Amino acid sequence: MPIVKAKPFDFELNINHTALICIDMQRDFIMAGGFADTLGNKIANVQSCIPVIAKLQEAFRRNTLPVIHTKECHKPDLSDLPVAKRNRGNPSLRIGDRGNLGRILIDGEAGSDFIHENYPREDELVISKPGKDSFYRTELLDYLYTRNIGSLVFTGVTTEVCVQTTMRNANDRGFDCLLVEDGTDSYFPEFKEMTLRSLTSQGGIVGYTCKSEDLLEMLK
Ligand code: TIU
Repeated sequence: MPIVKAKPFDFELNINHTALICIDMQRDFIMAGGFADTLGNKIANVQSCIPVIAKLQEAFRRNTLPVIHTKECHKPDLSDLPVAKRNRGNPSLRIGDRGNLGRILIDGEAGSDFIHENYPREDELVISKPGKDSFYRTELLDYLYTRNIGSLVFTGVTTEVCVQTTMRNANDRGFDCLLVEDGTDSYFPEFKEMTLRSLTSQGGIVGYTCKSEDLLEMLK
């Protein structure tokens, strides 16, 4: 089995049972004028993972391995949006309001769609999720079980919110989890750093992290 240089230990890449998961590479989280930007988040800090994710997507596709995309969004009638989530922080613009890129974080609106650099191919699974956890009220677990996938390679934004939440939940469901260090970003670099450290602490309590170049080496 190919071995990827990783922390806290090298990672055995069970290549035919591995999927890439790209978390929430959506305009509202990444682009100028999107929801995150209007809330005052530093979107400049979440740009560097974009070309890394594009390279990983290309490598997984070349090896005919699954690429999964998630997007955090809600139904137009807001029936899956908890009142607490809508109101938290008392923002000037809330989920469901009309922003620069259509209604904020509503499925089907321009802002909730993916950035073009990391856009899903037509045959790839797209998970629309109402929470931070990609397993919560989604078809993800069924998809992974049906395809006998046991390992997940994590990328996306933001490291300490949807990426970490999903990785912890995947770990509890028995998946081997590898987070690509340069394939994930946060508005807060110090949170990213601490998240990488905490996930791999205590002998890989949640999983592994690696550099994209060390993974790409194994995906020729
Ligand atoms: N995708 C994701 O992480 N959703 C967030 O709301 N992240 C923030 O960091 N706000």
